[in-house]
Amino acid sequence: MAKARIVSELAADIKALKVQGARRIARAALEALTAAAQESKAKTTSELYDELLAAARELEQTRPTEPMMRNALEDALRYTLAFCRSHPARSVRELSRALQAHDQQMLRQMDRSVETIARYGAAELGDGAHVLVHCHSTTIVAVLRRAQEEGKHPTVTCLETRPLFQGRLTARQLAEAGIETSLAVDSAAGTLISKADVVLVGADAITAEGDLVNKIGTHTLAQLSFAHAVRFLCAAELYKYDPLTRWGRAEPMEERDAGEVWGDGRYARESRTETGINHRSKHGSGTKQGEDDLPIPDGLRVLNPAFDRTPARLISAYITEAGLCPPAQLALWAGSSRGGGAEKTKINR
Ligand code: RUB
Repeated sequence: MAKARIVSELAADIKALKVQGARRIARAALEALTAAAQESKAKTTSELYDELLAAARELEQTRPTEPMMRNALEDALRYTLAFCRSHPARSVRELSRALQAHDQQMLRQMDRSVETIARYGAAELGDGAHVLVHCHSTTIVAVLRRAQEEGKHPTVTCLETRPLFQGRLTARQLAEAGIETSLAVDSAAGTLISKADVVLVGADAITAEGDLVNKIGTHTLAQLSFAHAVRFLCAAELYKYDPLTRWGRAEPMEERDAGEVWGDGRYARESRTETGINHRSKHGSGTKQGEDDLPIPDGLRVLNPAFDRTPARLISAYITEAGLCPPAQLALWAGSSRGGGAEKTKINR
């Protein structure tokens, strides 16, 4: 079976976090699937389906805590399978074109959802609200930009987000949008929380219980918000709901390489990628030789959980494209907006 180069390249980029954040990953995966279909040399539509199934599996395995990518790929596969079954006489080319149209429609829907979330999210921020944010989320950036456009002039503090410093990307984008922005280390959260009117985070996954899975540190921030009676909001598309948790499956939690913690954070040095994210090379210019450059000492186990799980009771609301959603309702709302569990069957030939 032919393997699409574009899929393997994207898989490597996602693993290396050159493409990061749930929405970007889901969108890129969908685009790669469309491109793989266009480049395919498959002779029959069922052969093409098998190739796409393998491509989807390769992409899904890159980051286990990304149901938005899984949902998007599964919807595209379900569409492909339905097309194969209902149009047995159509050609590979026709299927590939139909899939492209389907995927583009999904991407447009994702764009519309974020615009709507930005509108609903901005409505939750008072004039001059002080917002504390964590990690990098295209969705929270959209909310804050929208609030700025509406003349609400939020003041935002971004937590740096160890170990890979995605908070710096958020800080850069907000500052470029003319928003009054500060950057602080993660451990300053306990000091900064008392100045915040609202804490705003994104989501990688939302479980059947309404719990939020997001960048490591989110749970601590939610606990702090609760203790200080600060509103804790999560801006997320319903597509981030993981339908597999409905059957009691625990959301898998990605554990990343220890070198990210002990060694250099990839966002720690200035050098731009095509996505605007900073890179840091292992011994890049200006890197001081020090503890970071030494190997991890024998006997030391360095932990690097990428995500944590915030219980629904600590979340004031999810800001979704369907409106402001109480955590306990999210699975219901998401279930009615999409089909749920995926069908990944092989075609019987
Ligand atoms: C990114 C992260 C973001 C969510 C939401 O983690 O936790 O908060 O993915 O982002 P990582 P978006 O950098 O490890 O991918 O709102 O853009 O989907």
